Amino acid sequence: MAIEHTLTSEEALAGLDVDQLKQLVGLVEYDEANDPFPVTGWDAVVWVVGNAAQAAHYYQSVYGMELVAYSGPETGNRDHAAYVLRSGGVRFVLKGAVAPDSPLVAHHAAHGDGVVDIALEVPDVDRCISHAREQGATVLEEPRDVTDEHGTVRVGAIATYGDTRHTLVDRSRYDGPYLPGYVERRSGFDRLNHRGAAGAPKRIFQALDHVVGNVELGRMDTWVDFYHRVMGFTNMAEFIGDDIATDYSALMSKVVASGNHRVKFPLNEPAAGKKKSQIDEYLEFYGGPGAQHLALATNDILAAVDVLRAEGVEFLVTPDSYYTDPELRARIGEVRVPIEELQARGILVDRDEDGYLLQIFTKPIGDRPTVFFELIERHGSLGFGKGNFKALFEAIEREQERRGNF
Ligand code: TYF
Ligand code: FE
Repeated sequence: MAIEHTLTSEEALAGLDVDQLKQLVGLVEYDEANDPFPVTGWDAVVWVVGNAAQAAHYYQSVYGMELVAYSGPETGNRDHAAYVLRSGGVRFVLKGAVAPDSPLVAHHAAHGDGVVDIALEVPDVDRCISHAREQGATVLEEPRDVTDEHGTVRVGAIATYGDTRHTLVDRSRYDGPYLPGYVERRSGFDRLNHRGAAGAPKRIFQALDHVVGNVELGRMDTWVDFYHRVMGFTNMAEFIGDDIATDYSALMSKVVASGNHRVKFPLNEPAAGKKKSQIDEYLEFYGGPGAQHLALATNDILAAVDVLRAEGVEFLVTPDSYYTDPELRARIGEVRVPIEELQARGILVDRDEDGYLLQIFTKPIGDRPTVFFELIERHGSLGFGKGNFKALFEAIEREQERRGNF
């Protein structure tokens, strides 16, 4: 039995419809009734950063996100400041310690800027938590109601890899800007006006496509199994096995997805290659497992790259040989723009039986060589750019060498 897809509250607010989302991130029909852990979609990506005030400015001025809510000393939260930003259906929450004894201080000391919570919107928090508990998951927060004048949100949380968690959120009875404890807050400057002359697109990205987790050597299958058993996720076809790993990627990877494919989690572990694995570099500098990259879905990757580059965002470099390789040209065929347009921007292209995708990767976004972003524009392909792994991993290794980690 096929079911109708439901939008998350953030997506509904952004005015996205299901057809747009299908195009942006690729969805499948499935039977929610048989799902032990139904997930509507992403709720928020929660970051701990060293300076939330400045990070919030960065994501507004550079990535074109919109400030919508705030919590901090002025609202009675003496522990930390938190800024809620959105772009299309994507919500980021940036938290930085205010109190010297805030628990966020230790998190930041251990990991640097990073993702602490990949929160998911679910129709039934209690059902998810009780299923997770039966399957042996660590329940970090029992289901509870949090209430203010905007209504009630039900939340609970389970642990995943490293110090990362999944908070499960039912906001069907809530119409506030984010959660109780937050107040509505808008940008203090006019970003669109500031960039109007460059013809900036209104939104650089519209949806979150996938979030990748890096886990320790030998633990990839443990975490794949965790997402199967605890969260009812299923395997997607794409994987990087031993064969690719030893040739150049130095990582193994499998992808799990929620029943409707709204939430996709590739999971990487290091593998022995010619050089030090990029996953080992991450684990060393993050201080353990964590979220490695977030893929932001856009309907115009060319405009997105132009704006971001103009704002100073650095991308991994793709050599010209990638675009002149006759084998690649033959495999790729026709895409929506001449290949030269992609080449001028370093955008990668991959094709499979369902269609093609365009993608590009930033360099790590903070001081540590850990978290980075991917921009992805899908045209039918449900993959992750397997055909680009060689070019991509060579580019990552060039950067690793510049950092002295090889
Ligand atoms: O999410 C993915 O699987 C692709 C490919 O370190 C990838 O974006 C895999 C590992 C990695 C960078 C990109
Ligand atoms: Fe990716």
